[in-house]
Amino acid sequence: VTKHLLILAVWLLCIGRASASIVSTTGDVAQVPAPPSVDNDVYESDTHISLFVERQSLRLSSAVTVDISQPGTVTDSPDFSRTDLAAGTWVDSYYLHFDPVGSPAPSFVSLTGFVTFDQPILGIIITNTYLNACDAILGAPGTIYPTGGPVSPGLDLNQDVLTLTADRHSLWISLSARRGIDALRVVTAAVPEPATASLLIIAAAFLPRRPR
Ligand SMILES: [Ca+2]
Ligand SMILES: [Ca+2]
Repeated sequence: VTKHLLILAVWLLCIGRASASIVSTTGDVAQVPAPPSVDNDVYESDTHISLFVERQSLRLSSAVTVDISQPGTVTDSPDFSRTDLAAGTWVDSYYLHFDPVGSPAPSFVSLTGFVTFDQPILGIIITNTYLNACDAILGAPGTIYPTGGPVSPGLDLNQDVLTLTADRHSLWISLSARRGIDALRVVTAAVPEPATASLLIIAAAFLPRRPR
C-alpha cells in the first residue's frame, strides 16, 4: 500500500508542477526553442514570427511595466493601457520575434498570426524601453536580447497591429518590418509553485508514521 501511495505522490507532483503552455499558433507564428540570440540580424526569417517560452512559474521579484494590460486593438500609443504587474505576481513569459532577412531587407515583409495561451494574458510589452527593462527578469536564460541603439526591438506604431482578445487568452498580430526587429513579450498568469508544495504536504500525510 505504501508503495502505491508513493507512486501516487510522485504522480501528483508531476501533474502539480506548473508548466507554461502555448495552446495553439496559426498563420505565420511558429513556436521554436529559445534561440541563443535574438539580437539584430542574427535570427532572421521572411516566413515566420518566432515564438518561444522564456520563463515558467516565475514569481516577480520586482514590479514589471507592461504597455498593454487591457483587451482591444493597439495601433498607436493612445491605445496603450500601461500598468505595473506587482512584485510577487506569478507569471510565465513568452517572446515573439520577427527579423526579416537582410539589413535592411530588400523590401518590407509583412506577416500575421494568432497565438493562444493556456493562462490569461496579464500584459504585453511592445516598447523598446520596457522590453529592455524586463529582459533580465523575464528573458530566457542564455538568450542574448537586443539592447536598443540605432535599431530597437519593439513594435512600430502605425505600422504593426496587435489585438488582445476579450478572454485574454489569445493574441492576433500583424507585423511589417524591413530594417531592424519587431519584438514583443507576452506575460501570462502562472500556476504558482506553492500548489506543488501543498500536494507534497498532502502526499506526506498519507505516508506511514514511524513507530515510536
Ligand atoms: Ca534583418
Ligand atoms: Ca514593424
